[in-house]
Amino acid sequence: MAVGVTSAAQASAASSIVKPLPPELFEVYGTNAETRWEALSGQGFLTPVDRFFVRNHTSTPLIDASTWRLRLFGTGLRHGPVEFGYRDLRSLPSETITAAVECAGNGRSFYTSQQGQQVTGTPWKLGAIGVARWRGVRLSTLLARAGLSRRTVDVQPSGLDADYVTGGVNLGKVRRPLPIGKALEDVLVAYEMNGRPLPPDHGYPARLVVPSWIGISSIKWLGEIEVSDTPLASPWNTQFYRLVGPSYPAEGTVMGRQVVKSAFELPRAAVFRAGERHVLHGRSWSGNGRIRNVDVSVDGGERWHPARPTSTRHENGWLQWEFPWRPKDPGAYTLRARATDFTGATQPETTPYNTQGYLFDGIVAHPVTVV
Ligand SMILES: Nc1nc2c(c(=O)[nH]1)N[C@H]1C(S)=C(S)[C@@H](COP(=O)(O)O)O[C@H]1N2
Ligand SMILES: [Mo]
Repeated sequence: MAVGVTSAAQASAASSIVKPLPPELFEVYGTNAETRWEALSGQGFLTPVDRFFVRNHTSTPLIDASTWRLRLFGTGLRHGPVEFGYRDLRSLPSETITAAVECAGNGRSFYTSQQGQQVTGTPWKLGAIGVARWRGVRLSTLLARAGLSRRTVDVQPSGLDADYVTGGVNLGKVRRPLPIGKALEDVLVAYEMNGRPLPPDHGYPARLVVPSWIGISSIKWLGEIEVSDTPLASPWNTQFYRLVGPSYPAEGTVMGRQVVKSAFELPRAAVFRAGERHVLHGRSWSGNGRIRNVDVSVDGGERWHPARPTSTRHENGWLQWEFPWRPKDPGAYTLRARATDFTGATQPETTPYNTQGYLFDGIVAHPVTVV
């Protein structure tokens, strides 16, 4: 392990995550914690850090920024390796963006609970997403300063967290290649989240933020970036984060962009009073860009009615919306929300199966009770 790096698991035997995970805000699965959607009720557009989901392959490393270095190297650099320290990074021209980070497996549990399919991986509901304001330096700025060659095809960021060992095999540092086109387009090397230095769990001192792409692209605790004039590979694009299943080619499909989803800011099995007016709140988002419209059904998917947008339509965030509801009679109801983005992509009744349960975009049935 590098100098100046310990880990949350060493510091406190209990958890691989540093920040508190109160049960009213999070549901915890091993080294990962998802945001409870009811914890976003009454919150603004951004997900506060105290309720932003955490996805750790191992454990949050505790890194000393004063000795930290980000090293760029590889055949895609014209003058050899280059290093940046924390102060170097903070003194370069900065940019602030609003963007979601969302795990590729967000919604995975619904392959099983709605479609009866067995999939591997953390059984997230819909809380493996958060939207934050990120400040940092464009990756294109760092690459230009480092002497980027025109022949570069891929860059591969890797994290300073411990090697990932699974099934008795050490797969090394968490890392995944990113095509140079995306790397130069809108990727940020972020050092602030919601106006504060990145918290340890979210990548301190610096992480990548890759807007609209699956969360694994946004490598935390950056240590190195390989810049290559030949295609790069890692287990995170050959073994994981590929779509494998009957609707995909035999070698599987490499994933980039996220898909369309919606969620109600309600607990599962929420209770409402009959004969009273309630206002249901929710959010919808898409890796393709802005949400065009959201429809809600309260009768099991028979009739659909437009929800009312309550936030701006954001390119890389979500659309907040509301829907007034006055249930007449007591009983069991199923709420559904279905979003359509500006490309016309909409949430289907079922999502084609893939073995690792990625990119679930199906309409989610949300059971509630009226008393
Ligand atoms: N170094 C490192 N980067 C990482 C991970 C990790 O385990 N190690 N997890 C990835 C995955 S799978 C996701 S979904 C996002 C989660 O970001 P968050 O924990 O800040 O919400 O970080 C990504 N970056
Ligand atoms: Mo993820």
